Amino acid sequence: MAGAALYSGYLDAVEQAALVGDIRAVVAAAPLFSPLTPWGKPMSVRMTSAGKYGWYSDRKGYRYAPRHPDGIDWPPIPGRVLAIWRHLVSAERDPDCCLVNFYGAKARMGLHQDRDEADFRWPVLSISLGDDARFRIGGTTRGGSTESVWLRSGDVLVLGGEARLAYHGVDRIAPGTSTLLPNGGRINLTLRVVD
Ligand SMILES: O=C(O)CCC(=O)C(=O)O
Ligand SMILES: [Mn+2]
Repeated sequence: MAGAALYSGYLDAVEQAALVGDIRAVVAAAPLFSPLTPWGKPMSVRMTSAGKYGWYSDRKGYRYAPRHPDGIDWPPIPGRVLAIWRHLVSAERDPDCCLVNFYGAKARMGLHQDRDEADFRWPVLSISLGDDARFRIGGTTRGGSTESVWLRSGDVLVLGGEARLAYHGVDRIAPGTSTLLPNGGRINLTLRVVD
């Protein structure tokens, strides 16, 4: 789709392992949690964030929060993650948030738009690490036609232009397709400009 760019195999095995190390440090500082949907159901994906803001959800709705739910500051976005943004998106403006999503074997993410940000001119960049994910993307209205692609470890997806507000989600993970994470699963890093 226009505005969507998939960089397949953008990160080699050494870079992927280094990123996993960076994310372990983020998770040690700001533990993973399962946000509640606005309908009160815990999400199957566990998450945390790095940067100026973290993405958060509970019965009050989706939003960005200045602190982790435990009251701690979000750790800084790792330099290696920022370098990917600066190379593929812009060296002028860094993202405000790096959302860290962890998918266990059964986790999924329903179709949604990323629309809690103030300025949609900035694309969303997402990095896949670990097990393969069946990613679904459609148009800017709910209920339209969609297409699916497998996102694999080391792939980077940039959604900008027309694709910035495209509905997207993760139908399922394919357990055992990567050896990057010793206990399996998938990490997705999503970088966004928020303000
Ligand atoms: O895990 C993915 O590939 C997508 C994550 C996502 O869409 C989100 O966190 O908003
Ligand atoms: Mn999204």
